[in-house]
Amino acid sequence: MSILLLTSVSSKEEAMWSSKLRSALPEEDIVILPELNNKAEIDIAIVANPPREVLHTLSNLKWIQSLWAGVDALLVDPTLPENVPLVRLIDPTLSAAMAEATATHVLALHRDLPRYALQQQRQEWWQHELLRSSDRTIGILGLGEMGVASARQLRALGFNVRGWSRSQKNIEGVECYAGQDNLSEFLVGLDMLVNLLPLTPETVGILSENLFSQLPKGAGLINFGRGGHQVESDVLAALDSGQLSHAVLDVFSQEPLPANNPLWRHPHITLLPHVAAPTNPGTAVDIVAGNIANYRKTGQISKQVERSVGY
Ligand code: NDP
Ligand code: OXD
Repeated sequence: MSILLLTSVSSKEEAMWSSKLRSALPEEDIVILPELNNKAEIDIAIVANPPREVLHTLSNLKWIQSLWAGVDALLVDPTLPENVPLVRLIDPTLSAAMAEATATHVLALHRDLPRYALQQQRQEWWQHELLRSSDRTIGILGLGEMGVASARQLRALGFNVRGWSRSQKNIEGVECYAGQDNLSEFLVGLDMLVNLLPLTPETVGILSENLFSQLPKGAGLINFGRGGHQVESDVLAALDSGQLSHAVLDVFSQEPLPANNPLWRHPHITLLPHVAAPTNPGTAVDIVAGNIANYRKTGQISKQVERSVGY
C-alpha cells in the first residue's frame, strides 16, 4: 500500500514535506497528487489544506493524518469521507511554541507595550503604574494541548491563571472551570482572556459582545484559536468603547486578511499573520512517521478526532 501526501500548500513547501517524509519513512511509497496512478493503493493520507473531492475517491483509505493541530477546515469539507478516522497533529514542540506566544503577548499587555508604542509615536513621556504579575489574572479558553502548556508557562511567570474547558480538569495552580454553565463565573475579574479553543459548532462566534460585556472594563484579548471565534464587529466596538483595552489577533475568518479590513488599522489591535505556533516540519514529520510506523506494526491508529464534537 502507499501513502498520499495531499496538500494545497505551495509546490516548494509540498516538496519540502515529501522529502522529509520520504527520509523519515524510507520503506514507504509516498506519492503526491500528480504522481497518483492507482487510487486503490492508498491506505493513508497525510494532509495539509487538502483540495476537496480527492479523499472520498480513495477506496481503501484507512485513516487521515493532518499536519495541522486544528482540523476545523477539514471537518467542514462535505466531501471528507465519513467513516475514515482522522488524526490531528499533537506535537509538544507546537504546544511549547504556543506557550511561548501566549507568554510573549500576555507579558506585552502586562507591561503596557502597546500603550508605550502609541506614546512613542506622539513623543509623550508618561509612566504608568507597574503591577506585579501576581496582581493579574489571565483566563484561558481551552485547556487542551495548547491551553495547558500556556497555563503552565503563565503560572511560571507568576500570573494567576484560570482555564475553561468542556470537561472538568484538575491542573496544579490553575483554577479550572468547565462547561457553558460556568463560563460567566470564569470570566469575572479577568485582566486578560486568551482563546485557545478549537473552532466547532459550539465555539463559533464565542468572542462576542455578550462575552466581552462579562469581562472587567479594559480587559485584554488574545485570540490564537481561529478567526471564526471572533465576531469582528464586536471586537472593534469593544475596543472603541474601551470595554477591551487591546486585542492581539493572530487568526481571521479570511486569511490573508483583506487589505480593506478595518482590523489592520485599529490603534488598539496587534495583528499577526497566523504565526502563534506554526507546525515545525522537523518534529511534525517525526511524530507522523511514528504514528505510521506504529500503525504498520500494530494496526493501531493514534488518538482520533471526535467528529461528533468537532475536535
Ligand atoms: P485540544 O483538542 O487539545 O484542546 C481543545 C480544548 O478546548 C480542550 O480543553 C476542550 O475541552 C476545549 N473545548 C472544546 N470545545 C469546547 C467547548 N464547547 N466548551 C469549552 N471547552 C471546549 O486542541 P489544541 O489545544 O491542540 O488546539 C486548540 C486550537 O488551537 C486548534 O484547534 C487550533 O484552532 C488552534 N491553533 C492555532 C495555532 C496558531 O498558530 N494560531 C497553532 C495551533 C493550534 P476538553 O478538554 O474538555 O475536551
Ligand atoms: C494549526 C495552525 O492548526 O497552525 O496547526 O493553526
